[in-house]
Amino acid sequence: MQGTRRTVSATLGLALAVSLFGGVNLAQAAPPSATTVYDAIPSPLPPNVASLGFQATQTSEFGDRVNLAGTDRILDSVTVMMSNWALYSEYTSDSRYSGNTATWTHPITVNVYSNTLDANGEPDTLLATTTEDITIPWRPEADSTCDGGTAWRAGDGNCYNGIAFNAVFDLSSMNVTLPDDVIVGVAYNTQTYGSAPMGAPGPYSSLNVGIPTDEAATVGHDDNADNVFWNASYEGRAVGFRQDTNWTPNGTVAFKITATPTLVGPPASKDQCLKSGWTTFNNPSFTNQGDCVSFVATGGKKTLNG
Ligand SMILES: [Ca+2]
Repeated sequence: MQGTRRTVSATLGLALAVSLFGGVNLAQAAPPSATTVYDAIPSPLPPNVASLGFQATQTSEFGDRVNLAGTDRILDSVTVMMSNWALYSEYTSDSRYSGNTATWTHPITVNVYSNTLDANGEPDTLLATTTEDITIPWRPEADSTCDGGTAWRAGDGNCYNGIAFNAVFDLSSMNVTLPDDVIVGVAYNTQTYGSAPMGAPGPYSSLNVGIPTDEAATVGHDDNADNVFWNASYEGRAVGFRQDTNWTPNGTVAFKITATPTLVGPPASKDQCLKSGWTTFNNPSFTNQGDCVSFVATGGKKTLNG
């Protein structure tokens, strides 16, 4: 993310500040690239995965507490593997969905919390949140040769009741620094549940969050493979986004987190460029010591990343 839209160009040794739109961008610093710091999403994309239905279980938020790998901690994105059980043929007469036989959209929220809990056992610090209109594939129509004639038959020859897809949420503009342990929650409205229930039937009541059977994180660690975080009134649970036990073998929620390196820089003095000091900066990064010294001397002629 390039938050600082200001460059400085040098003319005949004189530093001259100009706006990006009127000036020459002498040295464009590439934003640090993101790495995956947690991943519990099956790859390649399977036809479907085990999942938790929000409407069926009276759920408003569902997620997991995880430990991040590596050192990149500026939140970049969260991807959630979900499962949609709704067929287009069920909604052809619904004006909200008719006309698009391939996909439908629904606002879905991702919340990223620190791992500390309040007296009620709920996350006490929301670090980042975003709500995005997610494009969701309709489940393919039923194959009469599948058991019961209600499931669809995938390319692998097996029958499934839902179709898996990945919902991607871009949180890079928030410039949030993550701790090593975070709690991620997914929230959306169904007919009668969520923060603002839709109030009418719709495919959102057939939308689930993936909890693939026996899935283990391939990057980072699930804090507890038997636990999830869940806000549901299902089976008399008290409302609140709290830890819930006894989920094995489905206690690892299928999401992925990417992050970018913590920004270091810009250098405040020429001294910070010396003795390989120039190699420690990434905001901006330098090609050699002279590049770094020159940056300080000219008051900074690179575009900063954030
Ligand atoms: Ca877990």
